[in-house]
Amino acid sequence: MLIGAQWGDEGKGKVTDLLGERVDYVVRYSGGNNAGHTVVTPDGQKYALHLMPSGALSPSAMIVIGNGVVIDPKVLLSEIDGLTERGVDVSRLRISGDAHLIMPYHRSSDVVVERYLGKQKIGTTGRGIGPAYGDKVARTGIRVQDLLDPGILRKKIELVLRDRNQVLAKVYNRKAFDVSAVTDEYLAYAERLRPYIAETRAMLWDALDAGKIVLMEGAQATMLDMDHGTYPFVTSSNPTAAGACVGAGVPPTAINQVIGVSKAYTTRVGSGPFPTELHDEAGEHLRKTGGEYGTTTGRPRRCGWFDAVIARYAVRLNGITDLVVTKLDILSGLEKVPICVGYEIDGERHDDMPMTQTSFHHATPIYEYLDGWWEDISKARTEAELPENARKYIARIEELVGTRVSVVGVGPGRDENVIRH
Ligand code: 2SA
Ligand code: GDP
Ligand code: MG
Repeated sequence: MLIGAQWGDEGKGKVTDLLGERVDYVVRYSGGNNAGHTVVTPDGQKYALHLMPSGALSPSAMIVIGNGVVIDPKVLLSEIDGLTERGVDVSRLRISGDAHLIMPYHRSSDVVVERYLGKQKIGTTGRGIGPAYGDKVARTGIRVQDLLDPGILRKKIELVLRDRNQVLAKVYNRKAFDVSAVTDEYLAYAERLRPYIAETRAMLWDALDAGKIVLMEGAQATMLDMDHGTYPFVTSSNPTAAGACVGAGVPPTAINQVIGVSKAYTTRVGSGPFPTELHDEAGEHLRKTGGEYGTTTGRPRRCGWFDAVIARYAVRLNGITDLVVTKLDILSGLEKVPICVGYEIDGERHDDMPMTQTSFHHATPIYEYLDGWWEDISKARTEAELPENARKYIARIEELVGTRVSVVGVGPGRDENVIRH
């Protein structure tokens, strides 16, 4: 299993792609097309994947979208078409019939509610994620399997629009959605999606029974988890390790490795607390050098130093067995490299995440300053090829977070890594 250890965009797409050659199945289990996973293949081609598992670029892997994902069929079909045009065979895709669909009224609600919240907004991607999961929990969601039964599909859309249209019109002054138009639009998607719809749970059980290697690919990240993240500034799913079992229907006993991915610094998009955020030229430097702009929305990402408190939290919460630290190359050329080792909150030192959100909002980082390095490290492939201070930086992270750093990313390409273990 592979998960994000920070607030997303740690480079999960690249790491999934790296592992893709060694695995038989790559499975998405949470989130939707809010995700933006970048993969740069060895021939230098860049792909931005949203709903499609990043294993799509490894021709031998089956790719699965599990029941825990929310699917915008229009986006999925355009990704299928885009990849097919670029010569990628997507006939290996299977979609769970139990996955929920993002409907046009979800996208609309997401955008208008954010506008209504004003300064209190979450900073969502506007893709309809929260409202789609909201309907799932309220038991008014539309599932992929409903596409296969036009009568049921129409009935369910009719039911949900009965009150949704009222809210959109009366509270938010938006025009009502037409039941027939929405049903017809989705029935057209149904025709194209039909070949991919499958009982993915049993498929994965069979694969596991046969000794196949299944990689659960996390989207978003630990600190965006609905239960364990910085609520309400989170996404509406469980991207953490435990979410994989629910979101794909695999038993916890089947999980034997949890790979956490973390940047060598920290970024966040959207609102919410972020103790090590930089508001000065150092933050601007990280954003520019690291190309820190949203893969889905293009929004500038907030940037800050590595935070060992949240990394340790992620390690313990997810049971991370191996940490991949990406983008170490971006830290070359700094006199000193700060690492946040704890927080000061209202005059008290905290080595771990505080209990309340208010305290987390008040957290001031306590930094340790490590010596920097100047060399371009993008050609390094072994630990010995890294400058001594870069090695010390990684060793200190390892010590602070309490798990081994197995891979260090030194560039966006599939092979641009230092393999340590
Ligand atoms: P949503 O749309 O309801 O899931 O938004 C809720 C919060 O979750 C954050 N979120 C993300 N954070 C980082 N990366 C994400 N994917 C894209 C990327 C983001 C983009 O890869 O760059 O392009 O802007 C992602 N998706 C959701 C979001 O910022 C809210 O804080
Ligand atoms: P994800 O959402 O976790 O898959 O991450 P994104 O794709 O949204 O953002 C990570 C960005 O960092 C992408 O542009 C990657 O190509 C890039 N990237 C990943 N690993 C490295 C690395 O080690 N070094 C550099 N310079 N870029 C990297
Ligand atoms: Mg991303």
